[in-house]
Amino acid sequence: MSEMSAMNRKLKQTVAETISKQVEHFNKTEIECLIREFTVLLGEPAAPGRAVTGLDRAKFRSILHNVFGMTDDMIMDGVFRTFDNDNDGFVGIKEWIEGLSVFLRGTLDEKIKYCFHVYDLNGDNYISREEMFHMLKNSLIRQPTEEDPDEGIKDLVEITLKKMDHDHDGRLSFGDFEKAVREENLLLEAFGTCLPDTTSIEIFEQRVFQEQLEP
Ligand SMILES: [Ca+2]
Ligand SMILES: [Ca+2]
Repeated sequence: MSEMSAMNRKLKQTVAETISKQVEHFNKTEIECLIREFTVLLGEPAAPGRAVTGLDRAKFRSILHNVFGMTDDMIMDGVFRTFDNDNDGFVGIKEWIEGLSVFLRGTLDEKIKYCFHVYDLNGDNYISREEMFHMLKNSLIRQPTEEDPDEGIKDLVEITLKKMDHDHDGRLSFGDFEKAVREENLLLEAFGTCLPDTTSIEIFEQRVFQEQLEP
């Protein structure tokens, strides 16, 4: 048992060492803590001896909801898709840490890339009118008295396009999005909250990074 945990510890240190050379914003100790948190979140494998690849969509979404207070299904799916860099349906250990480095501590540049990816629902490198419509409709609280709420959202899409679509082709390229957000930082999360607020970041980091003090 103790031999086993010594081996796990060694393995964890090796993995942390490797990842810390490739990922921004976390030091090696923090990465070890994030690996431990990942292992806890992963839980026991369904069949003994069978390796678990990573966090599946349901598990990952419940973390976004319970730890970071997210509620929007479409956005949470987008965040999952963005973390799942190799698109295998699981957030693996490296994807977890890479994703969190932007999610928790990203620079504006990194966050622009991240948010654009979340909002590009079909992954064709453009945010289309339809995608904007779906996300805005999903994130806005509907007024029950309003006769045709879709009309209001369509107007909002047109206003947003006018503001952000610099090359006037009726959709947002990464260049459009980047330029607009640089001019007006509030547009970063224009189509729905996909980054955690500072309070939940603090709580998460305190909990996860303080565990290292325990024996
Ligand atoms: Ca993956
Ligand atoms: Ca798209």
